[in-house]
Amino acid sequence: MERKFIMDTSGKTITCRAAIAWKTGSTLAIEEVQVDPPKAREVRIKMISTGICGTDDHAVKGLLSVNFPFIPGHEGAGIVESIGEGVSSVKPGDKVLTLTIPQCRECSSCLHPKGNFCEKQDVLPSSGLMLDKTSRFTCKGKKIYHSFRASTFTEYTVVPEIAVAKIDAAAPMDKVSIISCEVSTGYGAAVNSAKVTRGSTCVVFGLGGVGSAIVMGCKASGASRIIGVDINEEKFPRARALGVTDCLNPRNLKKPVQQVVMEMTRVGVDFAFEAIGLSDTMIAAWDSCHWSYGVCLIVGVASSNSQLSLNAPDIISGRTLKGVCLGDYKTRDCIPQLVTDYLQNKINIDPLITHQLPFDQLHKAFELYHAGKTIRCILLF
Ligand code: PAD
Ligand code: ZN
Repeated sequence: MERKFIMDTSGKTITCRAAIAWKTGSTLAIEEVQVDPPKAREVRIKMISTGICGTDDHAVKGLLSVNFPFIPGHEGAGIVESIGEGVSSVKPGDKVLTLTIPQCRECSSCLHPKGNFCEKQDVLPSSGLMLDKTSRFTCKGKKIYHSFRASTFTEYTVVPEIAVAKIDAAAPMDKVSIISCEVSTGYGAAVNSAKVTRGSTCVVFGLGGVGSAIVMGCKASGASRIIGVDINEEKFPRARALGVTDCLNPRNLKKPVQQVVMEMTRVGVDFAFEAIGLSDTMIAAWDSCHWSYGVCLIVGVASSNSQLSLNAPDIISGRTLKGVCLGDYKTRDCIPQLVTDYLQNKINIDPLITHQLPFDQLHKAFELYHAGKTIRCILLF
C-alpha cells in the first residue's frame, strides 16, 4: 500500500529558496531564506506560480521607493500552507491569489462604493514590512523586506489575510497568477474603470503585459478603433491579434505621437491609456484625448518623486484624467470573479502568457523581459 508522508510545517519556520534584491539595480540572487510562521490575521502561502510585472522591474532598479534587501514579486498564485490566529476567510489547502492592494473592508477607501486603494496597502509609500511593522523573512541572519506585502519570488511567503483572494478550486495555477495583477489591472482599466463604450476610439501607450490586457478589455467592450503605441515593434503582431487596429512607433514618426493620433482620429480619442510609467507618455496620452469628453487613464507607475506637468488652461475643456490601480476593483470581492470568468471562457488570458519557466531560471526570464521578448513570463515553482 502506498503511504503518503505529508510534513506538517504549520507553526514552524520554513527554509526555502527565494530571490533577493540585495541592493539597488543588482542582479537578483536565489538564496536560502527562513520564512516565519504567520502571525495573527496572516496567511503563509506555498507559491505555485508568479508573473514578472513591470512594477517588479521598477522596484528592483530602485525607481520606486522600496527598502532593500527585499524579496520582489507580487503577481502570485499559490496554496495556503497555514494560517495565523483569527484568520477566517481562507484555510490550508485553499487556492489563492496574492493582492498588492488589500481590501480591509473598514477604511475610507473600502467603505466608499468607488474606492479600492485600501489604506492598509504598502505601495505608496512602501515600508516593506507587515502590518505590525516586522518582517517574516530572514537570510543569513539578516532581515529581508517584503515587496508590497506580497513577495512572490519565493517558495513560501507570508501575507496579511486582507491581501489574499480565495479562488475557484478548478483554477489552473500555472496561469492564473497573472489575474492577480496584469489582467485585473489592464482588462479592468478598460472594462471597469474607463467603461470603454461600443464603437469608441482608444489609444494604448505601451503594449507590454498590462497594455496588452488593456487592449483585450477595449476589444471586449466593442471599441471600433484601438491605436497601439510602443517603441518595440516586436510587440505589434501580438497586439494586432488582440485587437489593435493601428500600430505606432513614436521613434519612427516625424511628429509627436499625440499629434499623429489627433490627425488619425480628427478629434482625438474617447479613451487613452498609459501603461508604461513615464511622464512624457502620460502627457502624450492626455494630449491624444478629445478635448471635451476624452478620458485619460494613467495605469503605468511613475518613478518616485517624478512630476507630471500639464498645460493648466487646457484643463477646463472637459477632459478627464484618472489614475487607476488594479482596475479599480475592490480586490477581494472582485478579482476571484475574473478567475471564474476565465474558467467559464468569458475572458481568455492565454494570449497574455508568452513564456513559462522554472523558478531557478529567473535570470533567463529577466533577460527575456529586458530584451522585450515577453508579454508575460510566468515562473513556476
Ligand atoms: P512591460 O515592460 O511589459 O510593458 C511596458 C511596455 O512599454 C513595453 O512594451 C515597452 O517596449 C514599452 N515602452 C517603454 N518605453 C516606451 C516609450 N517611451 N514609448 C512607448 N512605449 C514604451 O510592463 P507592464 O506592462 O508589466 O507594466 C506597464 C506599467 O504598468 C508599469 O509602469 C507598471 O509599473 C504599471 C503597472 N500598474 C499597475 C496598476 O495597478 N496601476 C499594475 C501593474 C503594473
Ligand atoms: Zn481598506
